[in-house]
Amino acid sequence: VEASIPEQLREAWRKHSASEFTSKEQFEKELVRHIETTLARSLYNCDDNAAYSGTALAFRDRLIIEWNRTQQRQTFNDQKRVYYLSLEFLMGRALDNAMLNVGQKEAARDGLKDLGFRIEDVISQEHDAALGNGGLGRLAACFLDSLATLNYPAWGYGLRYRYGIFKQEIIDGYQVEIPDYWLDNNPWEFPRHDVTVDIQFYGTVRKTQDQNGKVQHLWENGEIVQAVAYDVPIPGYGTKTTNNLRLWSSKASTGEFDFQKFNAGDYESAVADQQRAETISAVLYPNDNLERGKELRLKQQYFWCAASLFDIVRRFKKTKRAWSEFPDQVAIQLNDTHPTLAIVEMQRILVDIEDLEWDEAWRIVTKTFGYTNHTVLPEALEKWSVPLMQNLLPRHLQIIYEINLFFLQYVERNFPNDRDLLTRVSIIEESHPKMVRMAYLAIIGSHKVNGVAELHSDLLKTTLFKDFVEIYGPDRFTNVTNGVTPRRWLHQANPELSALIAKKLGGHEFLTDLTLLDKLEAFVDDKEFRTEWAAIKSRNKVRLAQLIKETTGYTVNPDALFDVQVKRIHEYKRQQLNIFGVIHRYLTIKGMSAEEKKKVVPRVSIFGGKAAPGYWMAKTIIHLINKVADVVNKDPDVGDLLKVIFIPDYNVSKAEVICPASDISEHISTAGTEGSGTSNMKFVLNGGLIIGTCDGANIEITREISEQNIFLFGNLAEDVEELRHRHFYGEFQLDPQLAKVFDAIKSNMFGDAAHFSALTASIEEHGDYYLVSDDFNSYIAAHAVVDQEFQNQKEWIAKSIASVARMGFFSTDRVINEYADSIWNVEPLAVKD
Ligand code: NTF
Repeated sequence: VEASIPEQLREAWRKHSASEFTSKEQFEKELVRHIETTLARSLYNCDDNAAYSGTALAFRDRLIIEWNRTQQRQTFNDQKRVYYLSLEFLMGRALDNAMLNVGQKEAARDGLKDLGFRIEDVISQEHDAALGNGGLGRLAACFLDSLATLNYPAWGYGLRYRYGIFKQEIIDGYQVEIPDYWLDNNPWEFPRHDVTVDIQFYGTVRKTQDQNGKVQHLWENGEIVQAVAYDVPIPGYGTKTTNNLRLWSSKASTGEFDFQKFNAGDYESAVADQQRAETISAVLYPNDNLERGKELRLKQQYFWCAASLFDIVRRFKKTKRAWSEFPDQVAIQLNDTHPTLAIVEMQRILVDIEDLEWDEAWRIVTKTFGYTNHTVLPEALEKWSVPLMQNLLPRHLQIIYEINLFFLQYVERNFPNDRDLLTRVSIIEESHPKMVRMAYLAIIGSHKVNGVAELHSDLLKTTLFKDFVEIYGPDRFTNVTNGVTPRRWLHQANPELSALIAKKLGGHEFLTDLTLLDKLEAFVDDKEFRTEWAAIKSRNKVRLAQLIKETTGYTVNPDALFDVQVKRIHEYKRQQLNIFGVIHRYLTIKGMSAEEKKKVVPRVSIFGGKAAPGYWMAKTIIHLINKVADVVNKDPDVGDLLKVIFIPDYNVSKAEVICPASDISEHISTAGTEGSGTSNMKFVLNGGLIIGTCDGANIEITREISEQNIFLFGNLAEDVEELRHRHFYGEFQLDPQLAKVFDAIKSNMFGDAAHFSALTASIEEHGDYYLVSDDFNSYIAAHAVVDQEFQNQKEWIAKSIASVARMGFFSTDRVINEYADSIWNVEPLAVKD
């Protein structure tokens, strides 16, 4: 390609090619230029917000230069690429991350100061990009950071929602949802109005034959919606690689269809079509670990899968390779079952459009796709009703039936006369209406299926996907334990700790090789180091206390033990266990003499998290936490010994303040329910200890940091079924300490008890599915040990340091390398200077 452009031309381009600032002076020049010209502001009317926009634009220029070069490099090099399909990318803010990843934060800090701004104030102007619900979306964002940092040729594909996850306000103790319109002057996206794909819905399938008598399926009529690409540059840390996140936005197709309407004078209906088309990418569904089978959600899924695959196939076809080479050039990873239709769409492209034989096409498809499962919760497993799919995607449903037929024939051959097995593994569930089981389709269409922590992957193999292990053998199933990016979750969120570690280890290399943290272990007994370590934790707690003051009005004592549980509110994550524990603590303190109170370790119990808008029990839990806070925080009998805080609108940028500031954090899901959890890793990486159940990645964290350094409690996953069974048959005794907590609630101590009756009844009367009562006693006991150990600060800090030293395993760099080796078979593309 390069050779086809005359040298003279290339020379002219090279001469004027954009260049990057590398000093404070150059940064200031860029900043002022953007403020004065791009933003049309001046010295006299530049506020923090304009300073933010100018700074973001200056950094955006840098990113886009490297983005361009990276795309060229990857195109010329023509090696295998990874495509990560995720309906959620919970990116948070971009500016601070961009500054640190390109290594110019100090230049920006000094430059902004020269011009009259504080960098922290400028950074905090940015609106979070909150295109995700929780762990699944944040994992995708951490993956992008690691893919770029490790120089993998990789693209993310997602949807450009006009509204991200709602903003949460707490009014009278209740969650209220406010739409999150985030796109106004977002400097981080590049509209690509030239990159569009027409996406078809509805219509009919007509069967015909071509000249050679080969059967053809023509998907006709229906409606067309246009997908427009918006690109977001993803800079790696300390590398020139800047990858692409491509988000699709929907709009009405500019085809004949609307021209006809316009010509017929039907303006209103043409505009209505326009709006209907735009609805597809309008809003992120706010459910975490729950699927509700809404048609618009299925439309979103197909719209995004079809646009992404068209794009991937278009790129592949430019290389003029044979189709058989597709899996050598392309790896597609499905982030949960949300993109499973991509499997069907790929088969449709190969068979219906590219005219390949079914079997050859299917070989290509299965070699290309990998599927990651993130949950075993039955209510989160996607199933789509057959009539709905028949209507929206008639050709795809036919292909699904065909895939199922061949699959069941294969099972039948290998396991003759096992009708039950066929019924169990069929992609189609024989219910009313019939349902398409997306997880089964994803397994059948992929060459690898992985869970996200060891226990989770084991549970998949022994329960949910047991039959498929029988059918395909164990090799299709594997584990890749989750991680977090240390750039955002240590270096950016906790700059002081990162600097202290760098001072001890002689540099910041640990940020790209997290296992180097193990060298910290040598300093556990270094008194001066321990003092500095503790001082940083204290300052981070002061920073959190400020956030608490700003967002709730409450003043908390930064010397108290900070006990944090921040994550989506869900019964399986058991915030109810935590708040019942807090009430138990409150009642205990209330019953104490002045002498006894002197021995109490002051504690601040901090909660944060959103409930899905339709999830009443989760909203009740939020309500209870806030009502307990109202009572406890103004009770003079308690004073500083206990404070209860609910931080509203928990999001990524608040997590960056919260994670560095915990003494302990809570990861207390009913054993066997949490896929992995990732905030557990963030808290430990920031020197907080954790209290948790033997669930998800807690188990591997324990293995790495040792049982000495974690507060474990509760029943084990292997005992859960038996306990639930016993509850079901009436063998249930409310834990006596929990009974006292319930009595307090029922005495209207926290307002009208009727508000909370569903919550207490779910435990006392309806089988206690999440084993809150069964685990209550050991939970309280574990907290007593926490109080005890917190009083020995020397030991506590030693544990904190030792834990951080052993967290090397939990970097997404390790995770991405595992996917690359064992699932994608892709290599990094080294960057020459
Ligand atoms: C979540 N799954 C799990 O609940 C978390 O334990 C896990 O850490 C993250 O995925 C990331 O792997 C989901 O959100 C979903 F969609 F699967 F329910």
